[in-house]
Amino acid sequence: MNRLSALILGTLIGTMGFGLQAEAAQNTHAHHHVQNHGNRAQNIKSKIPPKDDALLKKLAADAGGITHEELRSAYLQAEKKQSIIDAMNRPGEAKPWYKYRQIFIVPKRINEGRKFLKDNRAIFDRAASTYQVNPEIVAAIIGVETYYGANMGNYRVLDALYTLGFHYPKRAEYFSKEFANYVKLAKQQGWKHNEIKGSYAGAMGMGQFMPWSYMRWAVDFNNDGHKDLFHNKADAIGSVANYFHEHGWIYGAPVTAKVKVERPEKIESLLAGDTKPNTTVGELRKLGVTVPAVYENKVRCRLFKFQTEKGWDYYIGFHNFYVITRYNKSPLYAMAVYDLSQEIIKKPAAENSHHKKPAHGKPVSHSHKK
Ligand SMILES: [Ca+2]
Repeated sequence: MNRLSALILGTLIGTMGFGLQAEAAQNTHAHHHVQNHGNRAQNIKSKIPPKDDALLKKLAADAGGITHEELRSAYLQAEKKQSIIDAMNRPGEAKPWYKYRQIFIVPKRINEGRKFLKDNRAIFDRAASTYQVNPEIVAAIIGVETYYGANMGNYRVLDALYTLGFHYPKRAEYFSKEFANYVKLAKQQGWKHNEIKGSYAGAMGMGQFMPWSYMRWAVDFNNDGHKDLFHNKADAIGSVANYFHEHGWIYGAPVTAKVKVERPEKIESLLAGDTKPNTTVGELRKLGVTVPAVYENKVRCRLFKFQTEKGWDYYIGFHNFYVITRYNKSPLYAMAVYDLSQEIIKKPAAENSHHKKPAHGKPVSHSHKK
């Protein structure tokens, strides 16, 4: 399962641009590490090509708070890893929803999510009152990203951002900036450049924050003077909640609803473009889409289609669905997070009613589809 997960998330990162997440890298890591170990000495650089040096100078000036010399020092310590480039280049064959979902909506991840929520109840409650974000969404994000902190990635972040910032032209602009942000963040946090590990895209900690996000949205939620998203659950939970708060999450507002499309040709054009609400419930009704009666015509939404084994299911995403896609652009990701969040807070009594059916290997039902 983890290999599949790695493949899919690798694909997403490769095709969607960056993801904050990447449970992605960990499983392939062990073997790449062994492969690369022997090359370590020959990867060490003694000088910086003039073009890169000029870029480092500009990055230092743009980032502020770090010197050209500090970036040069970090650059010289970083190693190019082919495994990182390979991970980014995995063929962009996106998985259909029904397969993607099976990675995340499984009993183990659901049960561990319930435990994570229960064990950290006081923190989640404080985060909910401070940031007005539903605890189950924060728990589900951390569950999807890193299995509640169990898989935070094994690539040196310095190597990941150097490799993608200086040896991966199609995303170099973004990743070279994150390289500089990382060096700045490490300085702020008192980290050694080469001691921090994360995904192959350089995402860090339980919620897999990229360096800029870490600087911008991470919070010291246990008030000990450090923003530690790696070891401190309060900081990790508070930071994800703060991210959602800052991106406009509305506590308790609807996220998504299943709808029925009678005439797909009429709505095809609404499926293009970004994930922002681009229509209203009323407009969709005029186009023959059946939306549950509870949603008023004026409510803004975006229509999505998700591939099932038999065809397509249609859902509308509301504002909060869009907010989840600010964490990761993929609608599949957002739907998986939402489904997992709903499973996590489902009352155990609901499980009992499923006992008459064999539970193992069966997709669990999800509340928003009822
Ligand atoms: Ca802290």
